[in-house]
Amino acid sequence: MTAQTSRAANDLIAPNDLDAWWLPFTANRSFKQRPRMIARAKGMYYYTPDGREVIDGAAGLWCCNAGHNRDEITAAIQAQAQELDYSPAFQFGHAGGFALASRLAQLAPGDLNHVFFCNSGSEAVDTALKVALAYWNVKGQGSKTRLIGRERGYHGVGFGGISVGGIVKNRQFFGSLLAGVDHLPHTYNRAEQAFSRGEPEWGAHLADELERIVALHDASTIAAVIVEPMAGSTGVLPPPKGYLKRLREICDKHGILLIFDEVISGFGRLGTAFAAERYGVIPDMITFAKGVNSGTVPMGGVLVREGLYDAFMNGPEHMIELFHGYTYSAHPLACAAALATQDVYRDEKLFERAKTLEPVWADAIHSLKDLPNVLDIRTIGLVGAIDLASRPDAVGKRAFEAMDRAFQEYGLMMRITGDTIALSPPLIITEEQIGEIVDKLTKVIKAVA
Ligand code: PXG
Repeated sequence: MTAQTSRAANDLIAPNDLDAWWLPFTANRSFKQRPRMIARAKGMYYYTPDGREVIDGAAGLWCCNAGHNRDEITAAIQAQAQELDYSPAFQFGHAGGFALASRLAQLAPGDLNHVFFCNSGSEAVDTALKVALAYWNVKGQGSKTRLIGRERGYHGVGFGGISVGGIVKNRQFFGSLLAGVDHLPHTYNRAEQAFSRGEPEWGAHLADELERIVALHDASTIAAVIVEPMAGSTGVLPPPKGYLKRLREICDKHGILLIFDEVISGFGRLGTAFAAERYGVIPDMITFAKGVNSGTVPMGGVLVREGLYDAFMNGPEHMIELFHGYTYSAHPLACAAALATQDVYRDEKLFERAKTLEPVWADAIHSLKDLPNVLDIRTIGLVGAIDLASRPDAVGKRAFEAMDRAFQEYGLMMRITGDTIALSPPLIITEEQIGEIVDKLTKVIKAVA
């Protein structure tokens, strides 16, 4: 080995220089003083470069639903890389893309029968918003251009996504965003909903705010409403009972498209393939990413209803119907990984598993109720959130310390937003491992009291 190659090999284990990588959504300076490094993963666990085991309470970033480094998925990616590394999706196709699209169309409820592939949740959201706008154009209703999001919504980081999104910090630094966007109110009210399991009883009436927005702008100017069925990144806000049905009814009444952003709630997180199924509500489009291939290769996409797709299939047959797409749409490696992942979900009945475990998980997480500084706990499917009281004059510091110490000292990975701890373990988790997470969390919450 030359000095240079041995340095490169060593760098993969313990890099000498942490300066160059600007980490996303990260406190870079504090990370670089006290890095949280991950070297490998298997099943429910991450391992640090020095071999410490860390239980994954977050499925990576809500994506590794089948658990880590599954042999079946790894083998599929390897085989695909040897057979067909890349294939253009503009004017050409490959079997994996078609097989996966059919598979996802079967999995989705109703007539959500067509799939547009992209590479992330952010791209999926921007794609869905563009399809909505283009749809009204091809239908001859080009005045329908307004997009309606919701306060506290997270729809990725593209300009479309942050415009319809409702997370203040993700918007305030980035200029004037898309014009012609309005927002529904968020659905959280601690006084009415504290410590609820699953869907809170209170709050369905908040969907009626859409009527107010329609009255203000007129339906003839509104293209689509986009919501996360369960708001994830903002700190886990399950939809109030009946809320999504009401939203669907109001959209139908006024001829407005409804988009469910299922980047987090898709692929079993709430005990069904998609949240749309859990709630018995069929949106016009579903965005997905993350769990589609258990986070192994970047992939996202949009499931589109029959009528929407059909509206585009007009005009001369040599003409492109939608001027949109990505170099890596339906990348062969991502498709192979997704097909293998869908097999794992089916064979191991992981969505049903999430449903069966939901009450066990809820009991376990709600048992943390009386720990110091706990203000609220919410659970739904295999998701949980714990709101901690902020340290005086230092919003976010208590949860930041909790996240750091959980990883460094207690062997637990979790997510935080503000002073909320968010949990979303791989769906392969056992009852014993739920216990492990709760034991570790108990220690961490006490440690940051
Ligand atoms: N929509 C939703 C509902 C999401 O949750 C995106 C879109 C964007 O996906 P991409 O693939 O562009 O990141 C997301 C992503 C967290 C966390 O801990 C959540 C996400 C990403 C990273 C961290 O809350 N959600």
